[in-house]
Amino acid sequence: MITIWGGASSRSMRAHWMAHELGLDYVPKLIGSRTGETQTQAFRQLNPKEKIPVLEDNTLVLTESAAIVTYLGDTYGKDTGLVPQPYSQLRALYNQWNSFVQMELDAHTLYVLRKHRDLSHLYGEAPAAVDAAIAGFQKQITVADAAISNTPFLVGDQFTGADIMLVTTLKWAMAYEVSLTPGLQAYSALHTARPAYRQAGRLNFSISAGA
Ligand SMILES: N[C@@H](CCC(=O)N[C@@H](CS)C(=O)NCC(=O)O)C(=O)O
Repeated sequence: MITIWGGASSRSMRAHWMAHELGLDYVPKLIGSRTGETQTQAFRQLNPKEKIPVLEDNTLVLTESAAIVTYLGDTYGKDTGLVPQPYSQLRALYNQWNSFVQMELDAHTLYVLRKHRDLSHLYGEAPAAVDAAIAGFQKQITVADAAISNTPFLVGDQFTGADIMLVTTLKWAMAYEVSLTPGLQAYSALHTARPAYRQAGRLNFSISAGA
């Protein structure tokens, strides 16, 4: 049995989106961040980091959105190409883009806005850090913009989990009113029209995060 914990966030959306791309039958446990639901004793036993998303697949407990997306594709979509085959050059490029999105567009940049703008009552005001994070995002995103200028895929010639990582992050940037080029907006619109995105989004965003 597969369970995916988490909702309302871009990171949890990544896990639900891949599960829907694969047509998996799974149990969604829609708990939100900042609601106290990640701090219950039961949830902390599952993830002592107190964070979503979390995947349970029988005895496996897996955290980190990119790891979950990749595990699901590897395990349940071997022939779909949604995650390139291990030990291939495409897989190396897939890994590169996933690391890039997580570090350069998420942790170092948008998450700084989340902490020091949305949640400044908890993490403190840091206007200089917020400005630097927006500038850093704008600089790094030019690389992704160039990568999708010829084909609307980050890796090879088809949609993969790396596109799930990037599109969910672009949607997050849009929600924060960070400007994006027409190319990135068109790329995002193309992939958010996928039925799996729509289905996963209805689920993931049926709850709200706390403040
Ligand atoms: N690197 C992790 C980040 C996970 C993360 O920070 N999740 C946030 C929500 S987006 C969370 O669970 N926060 C818990 C809380 O603040 O209560 C991933 O990509 O999965």
